Amino acid sequence: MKPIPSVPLEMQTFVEDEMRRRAEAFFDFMKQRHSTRDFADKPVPLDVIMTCLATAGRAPSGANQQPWHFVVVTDPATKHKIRLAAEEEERAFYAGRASEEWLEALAPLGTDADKSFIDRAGCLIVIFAQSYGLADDGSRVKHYYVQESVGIATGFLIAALHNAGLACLTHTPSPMGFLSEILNRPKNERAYINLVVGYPAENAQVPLHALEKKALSEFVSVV
Ligand code: IYR
Repeated sequence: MKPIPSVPLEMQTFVEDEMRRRAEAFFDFMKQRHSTRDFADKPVPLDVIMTCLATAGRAPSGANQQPWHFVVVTDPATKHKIRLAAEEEERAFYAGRASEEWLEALAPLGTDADKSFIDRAGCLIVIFAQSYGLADDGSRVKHYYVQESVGIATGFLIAALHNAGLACLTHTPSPMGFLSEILNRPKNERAYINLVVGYPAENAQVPLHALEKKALSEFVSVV
């Protein structure tokens, strides 16, 4: 490697027994994370959301370009606008845009075009992927591994929210162009996920289907 300006890596390391203990504790904690559509009608503390977003912003990204933008929506009128636009797309989806095969795959989740949870949940974090950057003079800057980078940042965010005791749902109406329009985003950004965030309702449910996780041996091989 060519010499570049650098600083020492500062991260904690652990003896193996402590590694084991920590890895297991984190797994036990993350096992409790499930998407839910049952949110309490209760505002979420914005400073907590901001700290979780700061965590998302520490995700690795292609060439460290951080090709993401997050819009936090707490305003009830804007949430409602998004709900109505999402439901319009979802009605078309469930009424024929989706293939039979897709609808069959979704059946165990019991989803439909009703997205009233968007009104109830404390906030939306609408995640945008910047397909390219815009330099100060308006010229395009090529971005690399955009989908991977935004996906990793989204994973960081979901884990951070869970750690803070907030539930979320990765909502992906298709197409999502209405999110750019309602939130007035620039042309280099595409909506990636509408993350619905809030306190879980007291009787929040998780579909049984969601508990059917593959065993480690089914999705890992060691060479
Ligand atoms: N966007 C629709 C359909 C949907 C698609 C997938 I893939 C899901 O995992 C869940 C739902 C909806 O939100 O209802």
